[in-house]
Amino acid sequence: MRLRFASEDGYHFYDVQERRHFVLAERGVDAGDVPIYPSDQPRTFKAIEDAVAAVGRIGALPVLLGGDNSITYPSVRGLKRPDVTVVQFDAHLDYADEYFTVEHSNATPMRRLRQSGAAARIIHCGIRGFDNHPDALAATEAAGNLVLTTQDCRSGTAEQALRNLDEETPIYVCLDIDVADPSAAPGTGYPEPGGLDYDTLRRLFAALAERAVLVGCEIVEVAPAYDPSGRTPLLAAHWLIDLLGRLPREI
Ligand SMILES: [Mn+2]
Repeated sequence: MRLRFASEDGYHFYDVQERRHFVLAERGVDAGDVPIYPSDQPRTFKAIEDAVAAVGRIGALPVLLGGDNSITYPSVRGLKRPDVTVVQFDAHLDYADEYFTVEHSNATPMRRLRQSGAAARIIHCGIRGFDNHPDALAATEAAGNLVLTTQDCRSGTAEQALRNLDEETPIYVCLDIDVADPSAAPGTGYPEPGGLDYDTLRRLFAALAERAVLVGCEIVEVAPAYDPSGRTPLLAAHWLIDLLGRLPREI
């Protein structure tokens, strides 16, 4: 995701606006790619789950880059933290019961996580557009999950909700790059007009940092091939640095 652009110049993610360093690059290790087995989703999911579990076993924080949003199901399972709250930044709920008869697609992971008991709660943040089915909305609200729309993120309602989390709530952050406005992140599969900008998410991360403890995170749905300008992975990398630099971690 071109994170190296910022780690080779000696600045170590120094934020001039806040006058502090965010992430010290030398503390991160690239664990390499998880193998993908074409047409064999169960085997691929097992590989993702095992990889996340292996990172947890050595006491490190799993950070996953890329893949479509279907990876959230095996990655959160790999945490082995049924008490975890998944904070999802996304234009879409991803709470469909099935998607064109498919049980595990990028439209279903949040539902599978709750149904299987692999996550305690979902906070959907940045939801908008015409691609969210009313049945999925009703199902997630009935399950006790929280839906915060793009308007809620702009008005301050979402910030307040995140500040009201219980003290030390363990969270896994799933950041689908389509939460951003397509003008800032055109390189994604399901762009939705009317999305959020860089600073709005930074404020939401700051609100989260007051109560939550990060146990893992991922950025998904970045498709650089759709964006020759490169601004989509650039935005993803900046949000990742911000997230890792702000949130307290358990490990
Ligand atoms: Mn999405």
